[in-house]
Amino acid sequence: MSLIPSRHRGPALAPWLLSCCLGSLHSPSAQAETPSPDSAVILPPVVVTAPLMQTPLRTQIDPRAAQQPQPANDGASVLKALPGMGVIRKGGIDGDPVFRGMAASRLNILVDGEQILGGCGMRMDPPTAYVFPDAFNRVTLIKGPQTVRHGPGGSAGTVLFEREPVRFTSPGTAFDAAVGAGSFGRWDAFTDARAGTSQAHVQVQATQAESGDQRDGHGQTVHSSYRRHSLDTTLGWTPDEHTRVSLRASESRASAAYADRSMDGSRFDRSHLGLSLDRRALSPLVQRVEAQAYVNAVDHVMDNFSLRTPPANPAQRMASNPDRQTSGGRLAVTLRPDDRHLLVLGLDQQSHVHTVRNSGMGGELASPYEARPRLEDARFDNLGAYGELTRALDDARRLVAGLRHDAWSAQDKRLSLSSGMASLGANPTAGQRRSQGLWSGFLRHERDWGEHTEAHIGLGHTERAPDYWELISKESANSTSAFASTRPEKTTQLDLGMVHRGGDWEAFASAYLSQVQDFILVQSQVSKPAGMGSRSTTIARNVDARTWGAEAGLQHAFAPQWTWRSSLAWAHGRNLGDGRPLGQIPPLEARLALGWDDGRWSTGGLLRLVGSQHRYAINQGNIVGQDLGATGGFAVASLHASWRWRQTVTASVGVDNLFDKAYAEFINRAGTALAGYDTTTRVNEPGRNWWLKLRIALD
Ligand SMILES: [Cu+2]
Repeated sequence: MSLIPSRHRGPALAPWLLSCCLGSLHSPSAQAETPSPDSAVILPPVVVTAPLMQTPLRTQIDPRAAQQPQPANDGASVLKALPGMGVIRKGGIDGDPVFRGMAASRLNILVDGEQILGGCGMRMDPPTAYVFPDAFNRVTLIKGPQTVRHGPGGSAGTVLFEREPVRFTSPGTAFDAAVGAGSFGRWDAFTDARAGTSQAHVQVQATQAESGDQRDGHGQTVHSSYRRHSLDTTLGWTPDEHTRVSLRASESRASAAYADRSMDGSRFDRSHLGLSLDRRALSPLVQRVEAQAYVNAVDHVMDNFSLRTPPANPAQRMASNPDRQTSGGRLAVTLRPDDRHLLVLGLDQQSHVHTVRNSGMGGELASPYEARPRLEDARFDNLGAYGELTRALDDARRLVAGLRHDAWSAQDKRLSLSSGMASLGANPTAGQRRSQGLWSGFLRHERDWGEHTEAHIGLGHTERAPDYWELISKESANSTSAFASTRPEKTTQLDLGMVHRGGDWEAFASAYLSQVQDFILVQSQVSKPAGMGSRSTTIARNVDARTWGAEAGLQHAFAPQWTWRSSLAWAHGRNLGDGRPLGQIPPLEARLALGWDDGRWSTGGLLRLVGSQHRYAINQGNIVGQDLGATGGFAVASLHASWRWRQTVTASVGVDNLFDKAYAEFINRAGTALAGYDTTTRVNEPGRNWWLKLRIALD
């Protein structure tokens, strides 16, 4: 009996499997082992269209691969290819990823194992706004509350943006680069250069991206331009093949136009420093020790004049500068008490300090934000401890269980409150502190059915503390502050998953049923009395909710060189407290892709079909977006072609939205009135656009 599934048995595969059980699909020494150019390799498609799940729990994609439709240069856009994943569009970039209708803190996003959160109280910057996809080698989605190892919350799922660890077996260099161009002034480039010996190495990754305003299918310009660049420098020390110490410094800069609001993001700066230690194979019992510490600073500026026509009255030029400092660390030990058990024990900690400063009286010209003091408005701390145990029942069956406890606390540092330019007076929860113990856990049964099929069933529970946007950025129904009244959200979810890989067929299916107690619902356009009249505001309140749905996919190599791929995602949500549909639940979506590939040349097409959505709850949703009403269905066709030379060079070209369809996604933001632009009900998706990408990998 062993933890290793029977069909994967064998000394050559064992490290892969062990690391798979440990939650990482890569071999620790894979880097710099260049495969023989003539070896028979089953090549993945050059252009990703309808990705499949690799295991019943996980889906992985290569963020550097060309994707159709071509994603924008941030993390959310790359995730949108995954079945069940959507993006709440705000402009050209920085949309919020939504999985199964669940956004923001319900989807844990980890970057290099770190939880980074944005600074903007208006949610301009989800964590994925600080992700430059080309700097990463792997994006993993873990569906459902089926892990406790990646921080608190994450009731809908967990997304990991990860880099391949570098280690050279002998002195050498390696180099990856790509350039891309496209319609609307799109331009992308990245370089990833590595040099070192078996003992030490240096890695420098630089990315650059920009786009002008996109045009929708009606030919109308959408206020959506952006510019972004990043630089990551990593120093690594690898005294032996089992030990790795990495020191990484990252800097990124970005700005983006927003089509859905009265301000643009003129600055999204991030500075980061992280130190990590990874030691494997310490003893037969101690398989791995990981330690990590990091500091992360997000400095964001939004204004109504630098990226759009400024207000005619100079006194109305406004800027706001929210800022978040995060520090954190984690420690994890993987133990293998015997051949049948694998136990991961861990601790993680994070602290967030949020500050803000705004233009003063008379606007940015009279009283610039730069001259005003940063005022701390909130502070959050979280300390978590967990254990995750895998037990092999026999060669084909495993039980995995996890338990986690978080000690969470938050402080409201605001002395007074305001809504837009209007003062709401003293903060009724000024100086208050909340502390809460939160439990999470899951139990999962995994089973291999023969050589080609894996399945699991799991039950998970997560208690999620309200985040900054649910406590500080919103009011409650009865108070101008939601700080004291918003209760933690408790999700209990049943997850099923299956993958099959055999011969010419590959298939997956996953399904879930979720009961959420105290779901934190955000409701906009709530009328509250103000003086003699009334004012409109956005509140957070708790309701009970239930969601269920499924994703499925099928891939068939039906003839030599021909493959047919498809995926389907369906979600359904019910607000039990109000007796109506739950807001921000996406409609049924299907992807049908046909591809031809002879190993060097390939071509294919994608048809994305999205159903209508008549189940909605006007003005209800999450911290990012609320329902705007029903949408009709649409179909979008896209074509691509590519050429590859060994594993060194790939070139791909594509046209997305071939028929220039004018459409908008159901989960969306409303378009705002902007001088020089047409006002749309929702922020529209891009019309027909061309792109090309050339990628070089020299190992
Ligand atoms: Cu902002």
